[in-house]
Amino acid sequence: MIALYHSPQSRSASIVWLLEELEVPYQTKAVDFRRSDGSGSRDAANPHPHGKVPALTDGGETIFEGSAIALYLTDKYRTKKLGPAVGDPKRGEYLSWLAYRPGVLEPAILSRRFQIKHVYGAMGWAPADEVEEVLNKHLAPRQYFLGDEFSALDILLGGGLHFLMMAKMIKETPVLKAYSARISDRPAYRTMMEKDKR
Ligand SMILES: N[C@@H](CCC(=O)N[C@@H](CS)C(=O)NCC(=O)O)C(=O)O
Repeated sequence: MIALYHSPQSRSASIVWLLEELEVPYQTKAVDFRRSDGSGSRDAANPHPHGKVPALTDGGETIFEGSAIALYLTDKYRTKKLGPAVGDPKRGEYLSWLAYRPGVLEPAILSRRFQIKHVYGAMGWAPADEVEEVLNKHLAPRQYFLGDEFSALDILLGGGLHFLMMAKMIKETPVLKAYSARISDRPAYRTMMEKDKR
């Protein structure tokens, strides 16, 4: 059975949300991790090479990094069609935005939060203001990241936006506010929130 190495109210919550959307059997293994306030510690039981969450095991496979886990799950479980398959015209767009969350969105927003000066040509991401502009422009004419259909992108990238906006690390705009309300108005989102209550 799938085992998710999870800590409540952390990035691994997005994988709980995805597994609930997919309606596949899984178990969660609660693990500790190093927190920004200095508390917590690496958990020897966690197979992530840096002791981060999420990590997931499935039979003999170990997958870590949220976007990789999402791709693995949406490729493996096709019943819910939460990600375009190989050959689908939206596959490229799906992969691009999946990579965008850890590769561009997060470093951009965290760099701004910790006042790290952006250096074009050196940093692999873009300045936070530019990222916000791109995301607002992309979502303005769409219901979801891929258009009319909800996908795992709306959990990984959309969920990231949603929580960063709640933490006031991303500027709230009418577009992002409406999108955030749309993606969080789902039974699987509520189940995840309920399970993660302390
Ligand atoms: N790039 C990773 C980030 C995972 C991550 O940093 N998770 C945090 C919890 S929200 C963590 O485990 N931090 C512990 C550490 O940095 O050692 C992903 O997207 O899955």
